[in-house]
Amino acid sequence: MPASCPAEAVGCPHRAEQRRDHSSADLNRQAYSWHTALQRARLPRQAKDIPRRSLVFLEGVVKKLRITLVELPATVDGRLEGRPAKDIYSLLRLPARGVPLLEAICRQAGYTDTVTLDPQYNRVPGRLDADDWRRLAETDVLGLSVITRTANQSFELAERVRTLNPRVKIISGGPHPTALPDESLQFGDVVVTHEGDKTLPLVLERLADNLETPDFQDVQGVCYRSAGGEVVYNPDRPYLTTAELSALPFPVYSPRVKKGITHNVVNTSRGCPYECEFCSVIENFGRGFRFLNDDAAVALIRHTIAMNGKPIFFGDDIFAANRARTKRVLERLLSEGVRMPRWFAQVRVEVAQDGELLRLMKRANCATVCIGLESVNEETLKLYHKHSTLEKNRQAIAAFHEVGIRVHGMFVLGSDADTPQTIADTLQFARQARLSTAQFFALTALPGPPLTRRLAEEKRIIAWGDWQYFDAQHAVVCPRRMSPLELQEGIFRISREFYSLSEAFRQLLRGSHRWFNFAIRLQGSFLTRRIERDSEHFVRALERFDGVRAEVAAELDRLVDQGRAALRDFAVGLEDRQARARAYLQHLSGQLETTYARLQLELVPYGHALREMAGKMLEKHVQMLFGQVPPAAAAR
Ligand code: B12
Ligand code: SF4
Repeated sequence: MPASCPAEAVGCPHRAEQRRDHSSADLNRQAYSWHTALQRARLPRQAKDIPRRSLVFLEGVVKKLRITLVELPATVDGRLEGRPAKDIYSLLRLPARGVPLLEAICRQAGYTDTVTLDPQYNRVPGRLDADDWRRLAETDVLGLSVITRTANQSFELAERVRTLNPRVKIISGGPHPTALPDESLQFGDVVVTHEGDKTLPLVLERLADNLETPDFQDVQGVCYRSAGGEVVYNPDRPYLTTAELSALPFPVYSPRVKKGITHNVVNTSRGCPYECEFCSVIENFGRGFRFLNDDAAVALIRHTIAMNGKPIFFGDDIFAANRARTKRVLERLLSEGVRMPRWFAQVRVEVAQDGELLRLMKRANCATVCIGLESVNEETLKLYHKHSTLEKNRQAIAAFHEVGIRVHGMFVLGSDADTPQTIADTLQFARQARLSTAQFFALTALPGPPLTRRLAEEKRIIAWGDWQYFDAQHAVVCPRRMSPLELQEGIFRISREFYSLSEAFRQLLRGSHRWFNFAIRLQGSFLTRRIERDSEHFVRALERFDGVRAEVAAELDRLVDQGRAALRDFAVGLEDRQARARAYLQHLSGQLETTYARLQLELVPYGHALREMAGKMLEKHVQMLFGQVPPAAAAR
């Protein structure tokens, strides 16, 4: 309940005793209608265009939205109240990603009743508590920050809040809603695409104007439903410039979060000039590399250190994409006597060619760099557009080790060129290169990037919509040269071996950072087992999927052989071939239907994906046999 009626500043007509009985939601609703009436009565038609700040006498009214921001943690089954899912980062306790900054932006825009719920730091970690639900029941606006892995529980939360609080407006943002706005609009009212820093205050302004039927027509960077129920995709908003990024406020954290986290997260740049095929950064933040200017970066780092002095994880995609700037910032921190806590950053291997930068990073207390090494298979590095080689990767790791910085290596397994041998080679490489820690990701079709469009076209994505598995730890894509089950088991096997107890003790016998490497292997060993246990259900699904896939593949081979034999009998012109191809495809599809029925495909996990995959392969075979199959045939 707000302390006073929000409409008081403009002479709210409600009597004091009535006011005490109002829920804050009612008060806000009355405030809007009062404000709208005032606007209609006193302001020119273009009042909408007058900057809000100049409407000083209305300030107390228009800013009284009750805003609640949430980024949910990942759960094993993608349910709101499911068991917390684990990954290597579970060894750390980190704050939420984008919402602390959005909260600061809302507050700066005058929405002082903005709160971020961070269930990770509740008494039961990961669960919304009674206070959170009370807040959600009364909130005017719910802002959900969503990555793919947390999409399903975010949608569940949206539905539950809507039932509890039917007048709430639900805004979602983040990489997942940006890539699939239609899906998010099934559960919410507005999707803010790409960067939300400038768009969110504008959306709030429209909601403050009229919570029931806001007008988003001219707001760039949003998708919403029109009165007729159509999805409207407004044009994108240009990305923030370096100057605009530098002017953003510092993120806001509650005392509970500040105390609970083990590491602070600091972002000093956005966007990436590279183009790795699987990565969704470009879809979300674009290819233009933009960064906080030196003053702003130093101020943010100083502010963060002053907050709690804890180690810093730089969330920048490529911390040293602009080396000169990184050097300037680090040198300034050192020359100003800032006592940097231990810090971690994501870098590309190219950085290692600059010995001066490496030494500077070490002097500034850099403990670990996270490097997307991606693969030990040269062909895969090319397929991913990584612009690196195995040798370059090796040299980079050695260069970091030489100055005393640990390396966390990240690999993405399951490309079209990878085989089970690649998985084994990856473990060998990680051991030989003496990586302190490593992540062995499964190639994942995150919504958005070019890779996903290609795999979708090739019908090779198998768990679309089961978003909890899109965490890069589960094989949700059918690799070309091994089965998804082989990929999944291979990844689990090498993670288990890399983080084994024997490996932990071996670390004690060699090299630098031996106690750290020992301890992390030990923790990793428990963690990998837990992740495997949590994935049992998915692995069983893959086993069943793989078994049936083999049967469907055998049936396909048989049908294609039949086709080949039939083709020998044809001595016909192209026209006729196409007609025959169409007829033949239909015939084979019919036979496949019988196979599907026999195998009871509708009961097989991801049977629908299997069906699409087989259909696609059949088309390809028939194309090869008969030449170009016209679209009519392909469409069936
Ligand atoms: C740092 C980082 C991490 C850190 C997170 C640290 C932390 N807690 O802050 C760590 C290393 C732990 C991590 C882990 C993972 N990450 Co990560 N991570 C990033 C990275 C590099 C930066 C994120 C960030 O802080 N951005 C800055 C903030 C301000 O941006 P933002 O959250 O996107 O918010 C902006 C907009 O999206 C929008 N917005 C966001 N939410 C909302 C909500 C509302 C209401 C509105 C209006 C707007 C809005 O406005 C914000 C301001 O402009 C991004 C890549 C990137 N550049 O985004 C990947 C990224 C987010 N991660 C990704 C992935 C896949 C993962 C993992 C699943 C796998 C992994 N890498 O291990 C895990 C999952 C962890 C989990 N939560 O379960 C993907 C997500 C893609 C997707 N579609 O899901 C990304 C995009 C990278 C990629 N390669 O594609 N990650
Ligand atoms: S993986 Fe890293 S280098 Fe590649 S596009 Fe994504 S952010 Fe850029």
